[in-house]
Amino acid sequence: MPKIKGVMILLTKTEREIDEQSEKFERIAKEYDSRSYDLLSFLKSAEKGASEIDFVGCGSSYYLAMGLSFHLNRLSGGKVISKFFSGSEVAFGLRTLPKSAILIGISRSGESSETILALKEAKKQFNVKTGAIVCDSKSELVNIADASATLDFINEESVVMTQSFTSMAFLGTLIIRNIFNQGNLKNYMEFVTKISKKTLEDVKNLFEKVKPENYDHFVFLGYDEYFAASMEGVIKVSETSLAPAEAYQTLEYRHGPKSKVDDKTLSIILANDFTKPQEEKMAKEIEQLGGSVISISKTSFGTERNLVVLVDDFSDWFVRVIPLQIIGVRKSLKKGLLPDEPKNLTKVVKF
Ligand code: F1P
Repeated sequence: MPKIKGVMILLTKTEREIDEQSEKFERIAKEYDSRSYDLLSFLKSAEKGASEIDFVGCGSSYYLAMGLSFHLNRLSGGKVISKFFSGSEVAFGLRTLPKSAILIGISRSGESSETILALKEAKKQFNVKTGAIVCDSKSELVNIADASATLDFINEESVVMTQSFTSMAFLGTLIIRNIFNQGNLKNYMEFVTKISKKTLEDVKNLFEKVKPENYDHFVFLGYDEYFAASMEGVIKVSETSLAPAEAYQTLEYRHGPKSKVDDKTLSIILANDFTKPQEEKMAKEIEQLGGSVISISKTSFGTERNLVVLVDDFSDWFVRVIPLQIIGVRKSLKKGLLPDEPKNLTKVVKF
């Protein structure tokens, strides 16, 4: 974060919690076996008879549920499908679930009323099995779920979810990759810890040049898990800086929303292997309209502003949220706001 005459300015809670993410990932990797055991063994035994493994959450935890659901569909090879829901969709009867479904609640607090009611209603109406991934092992969601995975050492003081989002996403992604035997789990753990450290460093260097806080309109573009990451970016920028932020599938941006591009627009494109050439064309269209683009991709992109990561296979999806978190905080501080206590927001929404 910015220094004044060599003296590190006092960090906000949100900045500190963003900076701590790679060390939290190291601890998750170290304690994975014990922390995943209950939920993993429950899912391994239940998965054989399950037609679908679905995820449900609210706010940031809804976009976390979205990302995990996309990743499970990608790795299960069609053996099991996955859907994602906001708490209210299931809590108030908008959705039905087959009896053979497993519904996993995602929640930092484990106390969001809509998510709790969603699991209760799903059990009552459809007799489904339930799981939970939470940061508080003593929460109501853990009490009602059949099995849980908890991260009690994640204790955010900021209302804004940053390390709780990426830590629960990392744990959930590990469990999914574990169930579907996707690659060497140990290598993946080391890889995530390494790229998150690199991303935190590279982003700070790039942002000292690009100064995202000088823009007034933020557009995050990507597909599937990277779309979920983009939507989380919208929430982060919106709640911390109150600045306009939007997210779309990358090429959807040219079908209308790009009409708002001007020289105060900063777009971040979270590219993937399938669509990268087309996403590079989209970047050029935005630049021709006066907007600025930063791309996050495995190999350098058509724009000179490029955060190079090591994969485009979506397995780094939650790590790509980190640059978007930092944009929100930098813009918030530039506007003289306090990112730790977003306007109108509370840490837990209960009714
Ligand atoms: C869900 C949530 C947060 C949001 C705010 C209000 O909380 O919507 O995503 O940042 O804190 O609550 P949880 O269910 O993940 O605890």
